[in-house]
Amino acid sequence: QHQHFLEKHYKILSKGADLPRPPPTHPEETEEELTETNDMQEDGGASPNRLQKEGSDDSTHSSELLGVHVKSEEEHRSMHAKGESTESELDEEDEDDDVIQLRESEEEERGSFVQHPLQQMGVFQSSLPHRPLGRTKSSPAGGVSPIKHLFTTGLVYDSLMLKHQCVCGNAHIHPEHAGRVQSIWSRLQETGLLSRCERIRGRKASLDEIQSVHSEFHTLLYGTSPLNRHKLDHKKLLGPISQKMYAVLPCGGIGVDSDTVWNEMHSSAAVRMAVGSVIELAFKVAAGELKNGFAVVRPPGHHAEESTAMGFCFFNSVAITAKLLQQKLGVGKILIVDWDIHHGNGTQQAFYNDPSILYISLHRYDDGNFFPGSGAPEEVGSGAGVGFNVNIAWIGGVEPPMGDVEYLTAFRTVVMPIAQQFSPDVVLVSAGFDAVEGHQSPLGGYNVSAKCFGQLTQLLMALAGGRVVMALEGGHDLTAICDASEACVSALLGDMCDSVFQWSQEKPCPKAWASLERVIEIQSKHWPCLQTLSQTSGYSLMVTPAGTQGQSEKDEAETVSAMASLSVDVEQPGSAENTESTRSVEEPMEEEPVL
Ligand code: Q9C
Ligand code: ZN
Repeated sequence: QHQHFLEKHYKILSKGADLPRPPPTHPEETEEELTETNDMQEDGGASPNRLQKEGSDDSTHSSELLGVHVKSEEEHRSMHAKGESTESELDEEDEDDDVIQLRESEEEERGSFVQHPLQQMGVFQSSLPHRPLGRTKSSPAGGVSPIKHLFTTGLVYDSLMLKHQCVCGNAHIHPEHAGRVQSIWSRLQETGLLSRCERIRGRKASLDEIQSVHSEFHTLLYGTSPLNRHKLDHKKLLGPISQKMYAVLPCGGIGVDSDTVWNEMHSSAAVRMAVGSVIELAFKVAAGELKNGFAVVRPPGHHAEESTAMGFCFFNSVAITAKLLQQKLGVGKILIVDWDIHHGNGTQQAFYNDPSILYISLHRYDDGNFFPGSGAPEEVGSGAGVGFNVNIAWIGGVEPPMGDVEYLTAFRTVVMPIAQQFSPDVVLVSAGFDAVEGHQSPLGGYNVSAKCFGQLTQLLMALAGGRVVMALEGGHDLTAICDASEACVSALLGDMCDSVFQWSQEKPCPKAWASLERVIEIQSKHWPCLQTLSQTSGYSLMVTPAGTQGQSEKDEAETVSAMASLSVDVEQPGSAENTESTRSVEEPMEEEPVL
């Protein structure tokens, strides 16, 4: 195929020799974009960059080298101060003042980073307790910075992502518009959640990072703009590129389809910022610098395949992040939960034969009649990856629509048992909110409440020592996505959400039950923990994930404790070790972290 030829051809050029580095004196961002990973020059030249350049080459991640660690810490301290001051446009501001203000207290923090030998070595050890690095220092509390909680939930957002907009200028006909992330960010500010979190600076992912999942042609096609493209190796791509990708849309804009619009001037920077933001956040969580995190990013990524942009997606941010966590930080097992209403075909493809990355998707399937059409429960993975792809594929359309009961039941009966048995080191969530009430078919049709996603978040926090990183995917109803994001961030911060249990009084609708039975039937071959469940009746299954029975008022306490075992210890991350030490010997995978 054409694509294959191009990939082969270009691989030689970029794998063998790195793209030329721009001369340090060259001021133009356009040139820098081709090779940088942390180009923040356009953001006002905040101090992190200066440190970063001393400490590492441009492809080294912040968690790998000590010098960069210092930089990261400095970075989010200054960012945090920003968040407090209602400023959301970091990338247009000079932050030197904040950095200077904070420098005194930073000296102390540095000590604790210096002490972390595993991280210096770039090694991630899954058995490390998920503890706040800041608390390991011996200095008195009085010396602590003005920032309240260093070890808290991380948030990432950058206004550069707003620039990905159809040139037709009509947001109404393009539901994946900039207002989505703007609204969410505003909501997090207005509710005070932002100030309880640590704001992380995003960055544009490097072309190399993107190529951990995508073909080189695809990476260059969507990762470069006309302004910098000519700086690439001239022979390589640029002739065919422009002809290949553009379709003129009915609106007058261009894109790969009317969903997946492209702004030739601005989209490449935006899509790379979305990817790099998720990477930055996830690395900090995986390295123990942050408790967990939520990335307010667009455009979404989970439909993006190796060489295909579709469904609003160009680069698969979550898939790229998962790959890099393994390759650069030595993370072993990663669980990706995808609760966007659409199947994440790109993510499934990226890890289909990979047993170290478990992909679990809940999606509207309707026997293949709902976009993108993939995601059958029979798609379980291939080769060594068999059993590590789990499709909870809802059937039956919207009569009735799936809602809280169905999603919570899926978590209790399938997602959490499998996830516990898998025992991931990190959990990434493709957090689309288009299953939330307010989204009509064909972009939705379900009735899950925003609060329910807070519940699901809380359940996931029992995994991986609490190392949960969520990235926004789909969802366009602003109220719905703001409410749901708020619920999730609140849950990540450890706020208790009310009424997990009242929903348990209801049965899932018959079509949901049929969907769950199907996936349990198929996956119980690979996940012994599902076998007992498949023999239980639907009703008890729904309320008793741990195998207890009955639902009288009397039993409520018992049910509560059974549920508690699923949503354990948001405040005591170390308890996740219990699950790890008691996991079944029949577990299909016993990988150790790569050292
Ligand atoms: N005629 C996300 O939610 N619509 N993407 C296809 C086909 C695609 C949704 C319409 C919807 C993509 C990330
Ligand atoms: Zn979606």
